[in-house]
Amino acid sequence: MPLTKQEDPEDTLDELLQNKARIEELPSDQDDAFEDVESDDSGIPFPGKPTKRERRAEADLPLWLQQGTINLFHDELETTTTEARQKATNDCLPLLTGRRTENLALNSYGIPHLHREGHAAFLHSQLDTFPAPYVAIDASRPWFFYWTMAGLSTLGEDVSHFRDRLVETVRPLQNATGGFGGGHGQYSHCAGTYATVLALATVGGLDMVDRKAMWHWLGTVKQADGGFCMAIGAEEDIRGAYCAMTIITLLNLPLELPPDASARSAGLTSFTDRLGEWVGRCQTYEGGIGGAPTNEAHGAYAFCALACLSIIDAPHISIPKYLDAPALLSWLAARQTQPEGGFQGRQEKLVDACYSHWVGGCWDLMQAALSPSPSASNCEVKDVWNRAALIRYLLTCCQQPGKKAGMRDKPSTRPDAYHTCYSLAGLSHAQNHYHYDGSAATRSESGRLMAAFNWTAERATEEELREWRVERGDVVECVHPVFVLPMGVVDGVKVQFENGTF
Ligand code: FPP
Ligand code: K
Ligand code: ZN
Repeated sequence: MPLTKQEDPEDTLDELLQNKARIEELPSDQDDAFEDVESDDSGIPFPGKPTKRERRAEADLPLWLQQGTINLFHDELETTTTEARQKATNDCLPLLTGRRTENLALNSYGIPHLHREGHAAFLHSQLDTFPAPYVAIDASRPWFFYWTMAGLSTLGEDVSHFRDRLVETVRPLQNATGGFGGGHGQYSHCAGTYATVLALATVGGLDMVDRKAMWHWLGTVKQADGGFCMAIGAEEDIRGAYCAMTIITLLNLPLELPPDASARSAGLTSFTDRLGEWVGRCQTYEGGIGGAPTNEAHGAYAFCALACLSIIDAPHISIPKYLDAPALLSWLAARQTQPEGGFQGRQEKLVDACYSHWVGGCWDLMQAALSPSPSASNCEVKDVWNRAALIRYLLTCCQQPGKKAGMRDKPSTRPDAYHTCYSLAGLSHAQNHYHYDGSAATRSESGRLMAAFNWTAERATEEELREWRVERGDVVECVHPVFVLPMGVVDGVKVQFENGTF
């Protein structure tokens, strides 16, 4: 279906809110829908005519999990993907409805508590030596440093005692020509460098970074069309744009391109030249963002695009300037899957906990972009996504039980550090509020990009927690909406590199 472009982002917001309200206002007495359901052994709770007891249990469920609502959304055409999606739904529903529970302690609403000790123990285990087959992900070692440090911080653990160990571990990964490789002797790469810089930031170890060499190396990956390659001679995609601008801003590197940067020969003088336009070219006919111009829209890239634009200027300036914000808003709103309540990465595909961050993290940025009065806090902007549903998905379906627990993509998968980190970040987006201060300066006197430093976090009220069926003790720490770091760490880095000289 072609997208209709709309003049005003607020029109789209209104329309989405009306749709959401329509769903919320469905009559709670869904008797007709119950009678229509055929018994199909699909694992869906209450197949066939529900008994009285089942009707009572059903009455306690949020509306999006009630049988009548579930069947409102159904694909006519059966494909391998719809079958896979149905299986995922069948695996999730008993956990979502409490019909089946993992071995997890329940809160007073009957939803599992956040299994903090288990997830922390799992993340600690991810810092040990791995068995031989893991050599395949040797180039991703910096990601394990970031996922573990960020995940533990989001759980509220102080990770500063890892500083010396991390600094000595990443020292051989830093190349004399600038940047970090994924492993010993590997070329510098935007992803590995981003992960290393973020991990070092969480433990207070950033002074080991050779900033001047980093600036030179980033000059070699900046392209004449405005984007960034992931490494010298590697693919140009939107991860590079987000990773590079994060590194430049956190470390307060000069925005001017180094004298030897090849993009200079095309007339570019700054890292930000043609960047917003290049990000804009990644938006697809669907309204979402592809990894590069002409690629399929994917939620992970939507976050990279929005975060990159939120670094180069205030979100309410740069996002509507370079993107069709209403089209993106519609696309993002369609990514929350029903009945699971988590997010999918792209049209038609399966719910996956990591998108709790990649898509879930877009809302803070989009809501700031669409805030009607950017100088005020943006809390008046209503959600067009369902926080309670995401929280329920993460706590009921994505927590591995046990001593070394961890979080997982979905019930049929095993936990890993990546999904643990981004599930916790997603939980933080859902459980906390983030405000952009539109009255704050977007440039420092020396020219540093300041927009990403203008965020504050706010805790949910008791009333919200009750509405989401969350107990205060299960709320995670606030995660910076652009840099995906603890808020306090970003404050520290801002000051640490205030003086941008080499
Ligand atoms: C598809 O995988 C996934 C992608 C095309 C994008 C993956 C990118 C990221 C997760 C983040 C990149 C960001 C940075 C900062 C490095 P799939 O087909 O296995 O999954 P799907 O079915 O859910 O789409
Ligand atoms: K996936
Ligand atoms: Zn995933």
